[in-house]
Amino acid sequence: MAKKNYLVVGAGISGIAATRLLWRKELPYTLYDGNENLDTDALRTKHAHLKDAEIVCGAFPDGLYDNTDICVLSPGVPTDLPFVNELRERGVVISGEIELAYRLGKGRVAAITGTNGKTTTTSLVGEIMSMAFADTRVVGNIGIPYTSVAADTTDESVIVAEISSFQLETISTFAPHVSAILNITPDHLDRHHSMENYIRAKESITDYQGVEDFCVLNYDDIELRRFGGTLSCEVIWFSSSQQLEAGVYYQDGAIWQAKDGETVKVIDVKDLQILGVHNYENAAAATAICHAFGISLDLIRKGLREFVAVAHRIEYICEKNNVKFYNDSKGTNPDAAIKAVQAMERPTLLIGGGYDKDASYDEWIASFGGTIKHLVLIGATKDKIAECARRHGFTDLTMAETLEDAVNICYEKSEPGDAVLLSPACASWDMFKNYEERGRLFAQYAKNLAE
Ligand code: UMA
Repeated sequence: MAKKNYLVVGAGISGIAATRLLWRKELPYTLYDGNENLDTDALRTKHAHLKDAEIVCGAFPDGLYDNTDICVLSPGVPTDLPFVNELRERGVVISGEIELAYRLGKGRVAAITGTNGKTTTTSLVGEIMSMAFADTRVVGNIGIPYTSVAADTTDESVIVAEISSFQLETISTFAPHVSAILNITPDHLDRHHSMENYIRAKESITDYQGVEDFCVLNYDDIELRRFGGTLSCEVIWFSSSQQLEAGVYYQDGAIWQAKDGETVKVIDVKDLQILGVHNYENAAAATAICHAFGISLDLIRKGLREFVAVAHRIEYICEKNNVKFYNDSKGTNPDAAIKAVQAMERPTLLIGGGYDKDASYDEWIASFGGTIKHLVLIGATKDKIAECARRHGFTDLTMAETLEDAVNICYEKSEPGDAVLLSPACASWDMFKNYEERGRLFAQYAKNLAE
């Protein structure tokens, strides 16, 4: 990757961190963003390294085709855009921010992907790893670009990376010492076009691993069970539904590790501060990942015991008039949102809807059971979801224009003893910058309500 001309696409956190890494390595780059209204002066003021950089925005100019050797796409940029195809045809290497960081950085990597549970598992693994290794970096889709730390890593560093399917589309040598695929259920079908492509993207996390590496896989997922049989690296299984002869599993209120014919209790789940079977599954996966890194069960146990839930994931916000408000803004697909519905212990008024990823909402609506008493819909998918709900005989729903209206409607319709849950089953990008902003605003509107 030395002394080539780089084109970094996307001026979000990922693209900015990539340009900074290139700047630190004294490699020439141009920053391009499709947004014609991008405030380049503000960017240069905010990021000193961009002061004299070439920044191009708006329609892709022909001149950029000739001056580019390597194109570093931000995760949110589809890999099949016309200008990306044209670059590829002209022999430009299409890469991504993860690949760039991996090539220019050092250290051993634990990379975690899957449709749901990535952020919790990555945070949990990060917490345990940082107890064992002095230089542990938690990065990736979790919100801290891998490129933002790569230049500071050494051979002793341990990088714990949450990796999305978007990021996996542009790897070409990225070889984590331990990879993990937590689960695969439909998501991002607008971007990947088919479930097969989405599964392929997730599974490519193992593409460059060697025989000395490990892959942690969910035994309960039929596709992953098949996939495990095709790998040359060592597979470590985890399960939340069955006892395993070898691997880490949840059963009878505890997490167990079975290895070399011996079974050892890792922890009673009552000693964890994260709730729900899906979280016990995340804890089992984290145990397997950390054990593959050579961390003792004692230290793993300590990390598991001390870990508290991550923000925006069924996060308790406040109570008004004995109505409890929960922020699950990270419920960005139906499967994640089902887990939140299942975790509710009170009659619940649910806020759903958002950016359209071409998902099916049937299973989500079917999971409402007696728990969801009213559904308030916002965003691009509201009509689609309303139609689906009515088809399932669920008619207690209201349409709202804004998230603030949705919170107010839920509160007006609630009774003491109820819960209000934001768990949209959709991404946030139609109305908000990201799911964090959506979650923060929900919390703010809930806290502002009068008692
Ligand atoms: N842009 C273009 N052309 C396009 C699309 C976008 O120029 O076709 C530009 C936009 O104008 C904008 C920039 O690209 O200026 C945004 O880039 P981005 O969408 O890649 O967003 P970043 O701010 O760089 O954040 C990305 C991830 N975003 C996405 O994958 C959409 C963040 O994941 C990640 O935390 C961050 O890099 C650090 O690695 C967020 C996410 O929603 C949390 N991920 C998805 C998910 O979890 O479901 C995959």
